[in-house]
Amino acid sequence: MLGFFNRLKSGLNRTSSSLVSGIGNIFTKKRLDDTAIEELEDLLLMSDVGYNTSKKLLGALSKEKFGKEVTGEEVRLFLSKGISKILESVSVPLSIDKQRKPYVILFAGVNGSGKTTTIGKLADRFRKEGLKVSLVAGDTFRAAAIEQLKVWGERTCSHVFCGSHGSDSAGLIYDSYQQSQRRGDDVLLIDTAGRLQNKSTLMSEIEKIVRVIKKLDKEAPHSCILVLDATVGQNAHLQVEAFSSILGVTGIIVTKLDGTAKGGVIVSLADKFKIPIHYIGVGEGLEDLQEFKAEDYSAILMGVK
Ligand SMILES: Nc1nc2c(ncn2[C@@H]2O[C@H](COP(=O)(O)OP(=O)(O)OP(=O)(O)O)[C@@H](O)[C@H]2O)c(=O)[nH]1
Ligand SMILES: [Mg+2]
Repeated sequence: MLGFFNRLKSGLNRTSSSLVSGIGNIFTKKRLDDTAIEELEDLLLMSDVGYNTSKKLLGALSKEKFGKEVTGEEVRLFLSKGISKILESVSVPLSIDKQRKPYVILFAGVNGSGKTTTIGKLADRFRKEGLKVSLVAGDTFRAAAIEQLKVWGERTCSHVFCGSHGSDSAGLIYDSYQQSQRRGDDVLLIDTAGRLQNKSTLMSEIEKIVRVIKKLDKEAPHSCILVLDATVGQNAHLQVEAFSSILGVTGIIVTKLDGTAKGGVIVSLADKFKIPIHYIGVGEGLEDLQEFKAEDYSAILMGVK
């Protein structure tokens, strides 16, 4: 079995190998000149580090090393440190406040971003930590979505609250919250239907869900997590903007980093929004949800560890 670090490393392989070999190609006995900087910028943009963040990282590199002979390894080390600094402040674990019974976590995101799978993975993790977990099948639009969450409930021995297909999601969530309180749950994970950020009716539905939850506890949902698919690259920025304007997004989980060379998107999201990134998904298995750690992530991205 792969250890934690190697699993992350293999998950991020597509992004890191493209950056590492790209940088290696640029710096074969070369001074850091304008052409090299431009080539580096292209590479960073290709991995979705984003324009402003790339400029910032390369500005710092130029300041230190411009005109000097540098090796690819030195450049990677330098960039890795710069990236780690950007990621540090968003590398915040999701901590469950045990005073809240249950601690309510609402999951939102566009279609197929990985909400339901992430809930399953988290339920497994929380259960293994000894917490009593229930799930709510708040995606009442699709019968298959209810079934999918039930399967996760069975796999993780978690209770699943579900209504009938087509029933009102906010109503189901309200009832589930009350019942979860009675059950003495530690954590309540609420799945919601996928919604594109530009579909206003669906966005107002999730606004209603939050309003209804607040009737039971003004401070709930205690976490509002936006699940983002890394393969969409810079579109993730539009999703963060739209969802943040409707919900108080308290944290982000980025999935599918294993399937993409766009792992740099995390760096641009961190730099721009400064919203905590709690976990990252690097595969479909239960163990493939990892706590987000700034130093490991940047070191692996730049192949320095
Ligand atoms: N490779 C990979 N696949 C993932 C990851 N996370 C989720 N998936 C897959 O992505 C697909 C969609 O995941 P779901 O959890 O159903 O996504 P969702 O956001 O609930 O989708 P909707 O409910 O339709 O909006 C599934 O096939 C998952 O197995 C990940 O980190 N890596
Ligand atoms: Mg789903």
